[in-house]
Amino acid sequence: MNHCIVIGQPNVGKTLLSFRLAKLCGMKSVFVIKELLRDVPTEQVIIVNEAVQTLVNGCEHSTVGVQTIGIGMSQTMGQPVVLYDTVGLSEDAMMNIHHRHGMTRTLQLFISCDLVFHVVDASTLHDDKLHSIDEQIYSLAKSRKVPYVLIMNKMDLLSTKRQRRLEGMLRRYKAVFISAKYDQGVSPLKHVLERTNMVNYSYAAWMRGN
Ligand SMILES: Nc1nc2c(ncn2[C@@H]2O[C@H](COP(=O)(O)OP(=O)(O)OP(=O)(O)O)[C@@H](O)[C@H]2O)c(=O)[nH]1
Ligand SMILES: [Mg+2]
Repeated sequence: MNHCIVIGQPNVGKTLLSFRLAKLCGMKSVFVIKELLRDVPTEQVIIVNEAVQTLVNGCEHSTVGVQTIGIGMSQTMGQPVVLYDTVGLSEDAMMNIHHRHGMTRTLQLFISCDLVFHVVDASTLHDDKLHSIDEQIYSLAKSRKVPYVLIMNKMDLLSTKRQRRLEGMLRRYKAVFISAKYDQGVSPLKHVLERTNMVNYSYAAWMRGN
């Protein structure tokens, strides 16, 4: 089983990207486990197209507990994948206990996952540099030496000139630009998921002596 975390600040498009990836992996419906403080986790089958449409339409959908999305095994995957759609990391002191618990859980998963998809809202970058929360996510992923992709989402909101400028500024991060809303640039991320999965699968088989 391969564990991929989708992490970032609130409202950057983590949930929409998670369902876009599930769809690209051929899933029509997914098994989702939702965690909320002190509650027994709830299990739900979600129709992927419906979830995508709801999120594209911009309906209010703040993720307050980690959602574990199961992606079944396919020919290209080699082994099942678990996507963690996480709670937006924020320094907002006013957030409620559910959100704080969700952030703690997100950090627990971050230090044990096999692959990090770090999502940033490209349309809200100030001073042409990453927010300190994003710098911290980047540094922690690098120190863990875990496969990592910096994803600049909402590129549909950028002018071509602005995107070129950001691409230059973020060169050292090897950032990829996508629009989860318009399904642009997402399929290379599916290939990263597949590749990481295959590498880990082969390594596990080698460890078992197969
Ligand atoms: N323009 C544009 N809007 C997007 C894009 N991706 C997501 N959104 C919008 O951004 C909002 C938040 O999307 P979510 O997927 O819920 O974001 P999130 O990071 O999961 O948010 P939290 O769970 O609150 O942390 C929704 O209104 C989406 O429609 C994009 O590529 N372009
Ligand atoms: Mg969300």
